[in-house]
Amino acid sequence: MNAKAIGLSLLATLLVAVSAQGGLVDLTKPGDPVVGFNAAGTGADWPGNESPPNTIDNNTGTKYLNFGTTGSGGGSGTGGVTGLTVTPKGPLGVVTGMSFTTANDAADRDPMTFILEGQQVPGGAWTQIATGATNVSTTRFATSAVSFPNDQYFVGYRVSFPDIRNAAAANSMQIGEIELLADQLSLLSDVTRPGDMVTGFNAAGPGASWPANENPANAIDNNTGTKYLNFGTTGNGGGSGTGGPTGLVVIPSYLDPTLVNGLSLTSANDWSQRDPASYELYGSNDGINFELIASGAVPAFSGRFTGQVFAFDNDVPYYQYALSFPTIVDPSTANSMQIAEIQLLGQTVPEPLTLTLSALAAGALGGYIRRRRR
Ligand SMILES: [Ca+2]
Ligand SMILES: [Ca+2]
Ligand SMILES: [Ca+2]
Ligand SMILES: [Ca+2]
Repeated sequence: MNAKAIGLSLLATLLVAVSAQGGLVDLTKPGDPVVGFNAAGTGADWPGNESPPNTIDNNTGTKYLNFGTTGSGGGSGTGGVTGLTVTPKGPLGVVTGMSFTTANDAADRDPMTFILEGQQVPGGAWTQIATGATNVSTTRFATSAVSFPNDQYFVGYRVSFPDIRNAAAANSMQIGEIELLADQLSLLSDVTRPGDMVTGFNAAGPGASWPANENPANAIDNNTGTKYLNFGTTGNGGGSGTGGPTGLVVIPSYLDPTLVNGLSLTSANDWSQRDPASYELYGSNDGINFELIASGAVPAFSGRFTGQVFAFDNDVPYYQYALSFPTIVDPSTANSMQIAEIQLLGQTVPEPLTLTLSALAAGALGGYIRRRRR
């Protein structure tokens, strides 16, 4: 890491510290996809009107009840862990707290401990974020809060309840509301905007290997009805493959560099065979040297005009980005790569090179950042 990179990294760390004063927001919203589970898997072990989405409907009068593996008749415990997964549709944020609101009856059913895990890729591996006591009281419709250290962005969350207050007397776990609390200033938004400078490329380099009306700028025009299509190096006649990576370079039109921790991809209108099957995201501050920020597989899209979001760890801001798609879904039948929309999810970061280390030492940076944020 060179001196500049160290400075940028230090700034990112300081920004996180400053942002800890922003106030907490619930990342879940009614309508976010929720899946319940117990120790036996993801079966429907709950009454029809006490289903898992009741935990995020912003209504303490509705609850999620899960009988666990012992069924509704036994009246003794849940027979193991119960819980839910939730995939927030809203902005990515860094979750550093949760709240739990008790449901209407039977305090014996209250979850007493929790495990929170996150995944950075849709359908990907789970990483433990926090575990501990829920701090719930025996008071009904009461909200308790917990906080924990975390600095990572995730696209999906799993909340597990290993035990309940009185397993000998209760036949189920129940909870009225759950919140995933993130610092407001950690929320990410798309740093690309229509009109930003965009260049397409393929394995042969920069070049116009696309139909004029399906050019690279269509990937950032905020319109899922328009797409960027790239024939790769095989041209548009062959109908077999793209002949290597395709992609685009985009320069967000901010004066300051941006810190990107997420990527959103939206599939285009036709031919799922043309969808990207993998991605590599690079950052650059001079347009010549590009450093890999994140890479991975792109799972199959669930349909046309549908989005997928990826989160990754990154603490280095950049002025421009190259997004490459090394592979597509089926190069044996597709003649091109196509994508309707891309979003680079991040934040602008005040340019650190105008600051001196003595200013950092004097604590002036905090004031500088606060002035810039007004
Ligand atoms: Ca809520
Ligand atoms: Ca509820
Ligand atoms: Ca956009
Ligand atoms: Ca578009």
